[in-house]
Amino acid sequence: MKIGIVLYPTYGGSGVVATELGKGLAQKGHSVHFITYSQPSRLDCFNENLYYHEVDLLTYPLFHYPPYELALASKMVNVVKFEKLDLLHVHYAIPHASAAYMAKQILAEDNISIPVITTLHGTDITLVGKDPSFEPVVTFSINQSDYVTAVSEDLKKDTYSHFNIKKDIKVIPNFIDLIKFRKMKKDHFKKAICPNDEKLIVHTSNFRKVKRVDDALRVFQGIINAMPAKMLLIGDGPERANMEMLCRELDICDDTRFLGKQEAIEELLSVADLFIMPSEKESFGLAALEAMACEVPLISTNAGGLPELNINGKTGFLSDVGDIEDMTKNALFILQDENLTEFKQNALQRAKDFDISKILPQYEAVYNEVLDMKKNLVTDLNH
Ligand code: GMT
Repeated sequence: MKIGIVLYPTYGGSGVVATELGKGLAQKGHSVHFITYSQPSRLDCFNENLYYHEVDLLTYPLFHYPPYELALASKMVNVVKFEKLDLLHVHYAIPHASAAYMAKQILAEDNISIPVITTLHGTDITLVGKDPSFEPVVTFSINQSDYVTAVSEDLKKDTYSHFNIKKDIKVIPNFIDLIKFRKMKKDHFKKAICPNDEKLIVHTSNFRKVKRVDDALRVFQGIINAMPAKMLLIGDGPERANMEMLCRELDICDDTRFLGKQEAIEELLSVADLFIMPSEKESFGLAALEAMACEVPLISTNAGGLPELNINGKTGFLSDVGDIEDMTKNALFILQDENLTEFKQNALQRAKDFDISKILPQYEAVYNEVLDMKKNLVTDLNH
């Protein structure tokens, strides 16, 4: 198949899922054409089946807001025609689903029928999409997609409750490549970070308010009141400076390190004992799955799709949003030497349910279904 994948090129979860999906499809022999405004951060390898098409965004003094959506739609038209794509798979509704709708209509003028699959990732529904400034367009473009998928049952439920959606939504969860994400022997890292064999806590995010990084820091404060531990904070975003200030207020600077964006995150996760995800909303929690694949148990909230990943009392614990006391108590329980090994093994076992080999065929089945729908439509029209 010739597949166009439209995505955000950044480190965010939707971009990671879209890029890893494309890489996996290319390995299986499909031609994959990424369409976005800069080189996707995870597109770091060569494969003869992978292509990247950059959206050219013309600036002009009149454009106070450069119209990216139009440039993207034009690029989609161009790539579909020139590369003879079979379908477009767009990740994150805004503005990708509406740009795809426009591209589809333009192509129809040339008698080219291009199926559009939209994958909903989370904040495109739960935060940004439902805002009145986007809601009508999001509702329309989801309903106009040929196929819609969501990354968790909870996100599917939220989509139906926030929007007037008439289409079926298929849940296809996030996935992980267990060959890349696995516990590696990195004793020198551990020694450098935890010279006195302290327990290592990790938080990874884009440091937006919704991630509640302050809760992670407060839980960590509770942990070091009870046992020696260190914390790594990986990633970057709008709340990072505030969080560095909070570390000073909580007097935990000596035991915390802010590492910013990291490429080989699996190497750091390999030496971690616990991952904290105290998010207010989280449609799936890809960063937590990456940790679990590296045998790291999870302290998380019960928000969004997290209960679909984190099994309470087995792979970690679930707490109400903001319940720092409960999260701290649970973290201390897991970190006891007599409990830690079992939680680590359970985390890995659970991660195996989301191995790319199990999830990628579900997307291929969707592609085959939309292509069959298209074939049947053409046959019907010819009769
Ligand atoms: O977590 C973020 O803020 C980034 C965001 C994105 O779209 O890039 O992630 C969302 O999509 C990921 C991949 O499907 C999910 O694993 C994340 O849970 C989801 N984030 C939220 O729902 C907050």
